[in-house]
Amino acid sequence: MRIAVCLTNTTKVAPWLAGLREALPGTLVEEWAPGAPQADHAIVWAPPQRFLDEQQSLKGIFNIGAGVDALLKLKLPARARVVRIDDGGMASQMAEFVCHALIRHFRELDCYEDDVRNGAWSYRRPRDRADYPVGIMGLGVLGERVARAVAHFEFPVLGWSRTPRAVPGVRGFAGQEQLDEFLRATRVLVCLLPLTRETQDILNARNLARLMPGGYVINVARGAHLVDDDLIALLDSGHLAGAALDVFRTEPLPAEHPFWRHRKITVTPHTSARTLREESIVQIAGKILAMERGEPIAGVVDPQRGY
Ligand code: NDP
Ligand code: OXD
Repeated sequence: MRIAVCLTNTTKVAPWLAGLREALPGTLVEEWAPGAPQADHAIVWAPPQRFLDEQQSLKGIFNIGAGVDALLKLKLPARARVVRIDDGGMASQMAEFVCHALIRHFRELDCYEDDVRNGAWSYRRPRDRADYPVGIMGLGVLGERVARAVAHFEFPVLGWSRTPRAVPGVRGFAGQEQLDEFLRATRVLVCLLPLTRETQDILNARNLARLMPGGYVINVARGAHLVDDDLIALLDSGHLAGAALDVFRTEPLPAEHPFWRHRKITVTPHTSARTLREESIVQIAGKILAMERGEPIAGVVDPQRGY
């Protein structure tokens, strides 16, 4: 069996090659270069179209992240199945990140930080969790884990998915027909949707205006879910209290982008949940072997659905 590794951007390739070789003894694991022989499976991050055009024999294309929006924009080899990482250590990181953003806002820790910086010893009236229902868009691998973590802190938790999902402690909503009801009952909105035709621009003026007054937006999914100007207008009008943004339409976020300097926006550099190499290698190697044995595997993407 031959495995082609094609990781672009900043991902370091050598440790992936070493880890995969160790996890799949007897398998040829090579970094792809143009003109390389046909491989059976590929491990990819942001591969060039040329790689996919050349590698027409691929059975499995294993994306080293959870989101496959960029990959699905490319023309894929006809018989290849696209497989995403399921959790791979990202779900608990995402739960930490969202709970941190939520609690920082709820406990007004950002305001205390400002006061302390100015030498002020201040107190604020404690808030009631019941007034801060947290609505999670996307109740998949990451959304469900985040919902459980938020529920642990005794916030009311709501979840919105494409099909109905029963998660203990979470008030579930599904489909377009229940979106408005979900938004109206939400004060802190967490976006953990995949980026698809249906979900692009979903954090727009119409939908964000439906959040409870003083709403707070945590976008940890993809930048193209959010209409940047609509968010800024609703923050400036006072309808929204703030936003924690980890993902952006253009990454790195351009220096001139207003998000950097908006006092109600906290920016982080797409770091809410990082792919953990060792865990991902074990997961991918296990799935490759299962696929070769003809067994079903988790995380196979439906290209029509887009996730
Ligand atoms: P999953 O595919 O496991 O879950 C997706 C969830 O979104 C499902 O509950 C699904 O509904 C729901 N959904 C999809 N389309 C719609 C729709 N049109 N309307 C309502 N609900 C919808 O994804 P993950 O939880 O693993 O990851 C989510 C996203 O998080 C990734 O696609 C990626 O873009 C992003 N991400 C960001 C990271 C970061 O560092 N910032 C790190 C990792 C991922 P249903 O349950 O009915 O299928
Ligand atoms: C992912 C990501 O999709 O890192 O895994 O954003």
